[in-house]
Amino acid sequence: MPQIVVLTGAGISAESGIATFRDADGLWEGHHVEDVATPEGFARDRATVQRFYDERRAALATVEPNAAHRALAELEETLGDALLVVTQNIDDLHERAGSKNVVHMHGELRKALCRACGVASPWDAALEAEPDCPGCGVADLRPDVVWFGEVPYEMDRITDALTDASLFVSIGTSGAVYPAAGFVQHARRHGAKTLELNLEPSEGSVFFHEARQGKAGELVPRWVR
Ligand code: BV8
Repeated sequence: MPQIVVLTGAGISAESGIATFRDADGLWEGHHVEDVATPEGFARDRATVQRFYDERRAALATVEPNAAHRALAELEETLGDALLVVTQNIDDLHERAGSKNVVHMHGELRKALCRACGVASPWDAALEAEPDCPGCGVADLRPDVVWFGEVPYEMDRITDALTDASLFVSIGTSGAVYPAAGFVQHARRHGAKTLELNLEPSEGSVFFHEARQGKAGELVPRWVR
């Protein structure tokens, strides 16, 4: 069971050039959250939602992991399974930096979910060309992303890891979205030391034993080494 659980949010990818949720004042690329990150929004206007995610997927291909992602991958080389990264982000920058023990609790931009059979598939050129589910052949794919009102992925695994962790570190998240925002309290209640690394104090800073402000690209390598 991992001894260190690291939670990451949009702030860890900011220096790679990916817009955070807060910086856009709650607007993602000109869209209201409820229009593009809810099942109701998808039911109302599927094309707009698909375009919103297509644009973010295209942007992802033009950016690289930064020093913070790389520092966490280096830490995993040393600690192995003793480190678990739980990310709220749907980008693949942790994996591209070399991290393997990563849980995408809000899903992944580069995956499609079939609404007919529930199978998730890589969102690649083949799927772009032929948008039928590789599993059941039905053409009813959606982004494999957890929207507001939907249940995050792997909550049991995450909760168990938080219960057993001796250290919980939160990096680049505003602490505005649950259940991720409540992880620090769960970890602390079960005896973990808690550390926040963020550009500014988050909504949950008060729950951490220690909070350091700064850019993830500077704070995380310093913390890891
Ligand atoms: C659920 C995928 C039930 C989509 C996302 C009232 C009270 C409590 C909860 C609720 C409530 N009403 C509704 C809810 C539930 C709701 C919720 O929390 N709403 C909020 C708005 C109140 N949550 C849900 O619906 C969740 N599901 O609750 O199901 C359940 C729960 C448990 C168990 C079983 C059932 C599902 C929420 C998932 C939504 N999907 N993403 C997509 O990406 O398109 S959320 C999305 O927004 C992100 O994934 C992330 O979670 C969130 C944005 O947060 P951050 O990552 O923190 O980003 P943000 O921009 O806010 O902050 C960036 C931070 O970085 C800032 O602090 C900034 O200062 C810092 N920063 C910037 N640059 C840097 C930096 N730090 C360091 N270095 C830098 N360079």
